[in-house]
Amino acid sequence: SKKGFIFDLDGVIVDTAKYHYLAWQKIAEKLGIEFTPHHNEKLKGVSRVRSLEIIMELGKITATEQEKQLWLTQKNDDYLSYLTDIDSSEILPGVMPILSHLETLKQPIALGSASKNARPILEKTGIIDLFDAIVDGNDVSQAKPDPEVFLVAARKLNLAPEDCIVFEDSEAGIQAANIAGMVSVGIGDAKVLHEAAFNFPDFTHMDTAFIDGLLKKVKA
Ligand code: G16
Ligand code: MG
Repeated sequence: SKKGFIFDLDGVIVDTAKYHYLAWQKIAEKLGIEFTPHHNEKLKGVSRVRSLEIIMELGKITATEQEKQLWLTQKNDDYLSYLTDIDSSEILPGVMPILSHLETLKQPIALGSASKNARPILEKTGIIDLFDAIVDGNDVSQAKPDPEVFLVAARKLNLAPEDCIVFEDSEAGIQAANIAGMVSVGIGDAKVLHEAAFNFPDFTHMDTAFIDGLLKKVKA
């Protein structure tokens, strides 16, 4: 039987989470707000607008709609400047073998990302054709931990949520997958992602037998 394998983008397939962090750090610095890697965990997987709100809450500051729009534009322009020259070297270690294995098994693959920049990233890294469905920040209105992005991906694959597996590096994304009724697989720090059904520090620690095991699981 078919299972749907839904991949988050930033921090799971590509190493772009570091660029988001650098870009937000510049905004935070401009606003005089201390912004550490620890604070950054809360921004992973959440939308651009929500990320700015979290930073402003952190610094207990308010702003006009115009100021917020300016900061959002500055953040995205800066983020895009890091992406200008990216290529397949940005794909995280261990990802390609798992994608290839799924392709060999003819299992459907989807993208479930909060990013509005997802498509150009998949194009530049040369892997866009591997995806049977792409759902990104342009397609949904609710940010993770809302399950919308993953539920839309399941619908596009014509699969029930319980037949889908989600790979996520963010707390919000693991929560979204769990709320959607999908199998959540945390990629990253097990302490941060403790709500995940399974956890791997990165894809180099996941072998194809894990995928085969998920496919063998019979429905309860
Ligand atoms: C990503 C990042 C988030 C980012 C969001 C929106 O989501 O993890 O930090 O804020 O996309 O990105 P953009 O500003 O490019 O629209 P994901 O779901 O791919 O991890
Ligand atoms: Mg992510």
